[in-house]
Amino acid sequence: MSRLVVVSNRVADPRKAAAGGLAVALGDALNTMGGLWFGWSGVVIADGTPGDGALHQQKAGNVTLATVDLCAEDHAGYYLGYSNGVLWPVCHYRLDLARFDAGYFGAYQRVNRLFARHLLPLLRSDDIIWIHDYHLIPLADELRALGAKQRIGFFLHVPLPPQQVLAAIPQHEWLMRALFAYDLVGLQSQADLQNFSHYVQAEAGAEALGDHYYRAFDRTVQAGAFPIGIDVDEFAALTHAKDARDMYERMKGEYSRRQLLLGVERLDYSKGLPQRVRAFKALLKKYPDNLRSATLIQIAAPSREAMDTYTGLLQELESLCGAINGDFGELDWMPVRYMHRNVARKRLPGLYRVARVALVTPLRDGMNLVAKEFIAAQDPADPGVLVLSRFAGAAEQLEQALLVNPYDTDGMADTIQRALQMPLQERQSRYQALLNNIRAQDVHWWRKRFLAALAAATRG
Ligand code: GDG
Repeated sequence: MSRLVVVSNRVADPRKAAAGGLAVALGDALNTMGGLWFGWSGVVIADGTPGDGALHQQKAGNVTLATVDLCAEDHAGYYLGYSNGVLWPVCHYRLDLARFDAGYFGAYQRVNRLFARHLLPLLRSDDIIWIHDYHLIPLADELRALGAKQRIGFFLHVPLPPQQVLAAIPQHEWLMRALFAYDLVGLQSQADLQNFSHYVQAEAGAEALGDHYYRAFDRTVQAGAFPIGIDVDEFAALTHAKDARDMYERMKGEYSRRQLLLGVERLDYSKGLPQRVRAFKALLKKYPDNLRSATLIQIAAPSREAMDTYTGLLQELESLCGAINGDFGELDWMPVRYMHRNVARKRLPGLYRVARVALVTPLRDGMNLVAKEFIAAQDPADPGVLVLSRFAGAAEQLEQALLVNPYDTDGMADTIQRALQMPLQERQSRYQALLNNIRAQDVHWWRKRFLAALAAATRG
């Protein structure tokens, strides 16, 4: 059996529970096939040389973790700059937030080249290589330039926007050409796949060979939609473990007379947090039966705090939440509880389970795993309701959620009211259908489908 090599910006020790679902799932595959996980060490060397960084290797069971340090200039340009200041906003349709600084691109190229240089000597000829996400689009091309002949697949965790949006990236043609160095490009949704197909044909004059094979630049690549899932069993086990149960009991006691609404995410402008809080305010205004009752708990875990766009968002959110509490709150009822803090992963399921309604309303999201985790944590006898943005990749699969347009404040308020009033029987039947879906298409299904498609992809 071939060995699996996973490459991603960050590397996690799959043996540690805190690593989260994706790390566990990939670690599982790495353990079974034997493997290597390669990425940035998380270390930034203040006075290091651009394009240079030490390689570290460590064994974690059957898996080798290989990581590379970055110097401060490369970290700023590659990670904060090009990856999160250009590609992240553009992939989330936010051209207004993109900073097209030429220096960023240089650092992005440099770091991908540095990774290729360190990775190549670690590779075996029959390895299967799986590269993840927007930080590393050109890595296969860099590896090919150094002579790598192995099968290489790419999975994009974020959305792939339409041609006219992508084309705003000054280097978009270069990035697209780099995608043709892969044997398989995996996307989250059918919508992303359509955008890919249209983009490569319109911008590169790629020939569509059928079965989502495309030929351009003398190379052939296959594309496909591989919606990522969660490890439902692992999450169910977390839900029934002590930490989550304690959290559930505590919250249940504290909020016994209230209807809880819950939002959980990294504080990111793609997640539609201000829009959600405005919809909650509209709910309180339009449906006053919710006063003294409906309570929104919003967890906004700190993320990319070194970037200005994120600081502005934090201030906006704090002032919105403060204003609602000021305008609507009572001495014994605070409508919004907002936390700019990380909640321990083992406690999260308890919070999901106590919520009557989950508000998962991103403006744009590759998939959104919180929606799936919420379902996995519910009590089948008394399940909560998922309110989900139609612009999350998950909306293609989770049809029995209540789908909303996060830009439509009033419409969202109406849907939240419907969720709060939903009769038990309807909640149960929607929950069952959703659970069947996340079970059938879980993270193991995702990983196996992708690796099988990569192994079967015709090369050329
Ligand atoms: C990217 C794409 C795609 C959140 N807050 C806390 C916390 N979390 C955990 C959740 C969940 C994960 O983080 C978030 O996953 P999402 O999928 O919702 O979003 P992104 O982080 O933006 O992930 C996304 C995903 O990649 C996978 O392909 O679905 O579209 O943007 O697992 O539980 N975990 C803890 N404390 C928190 O406060 N412990």
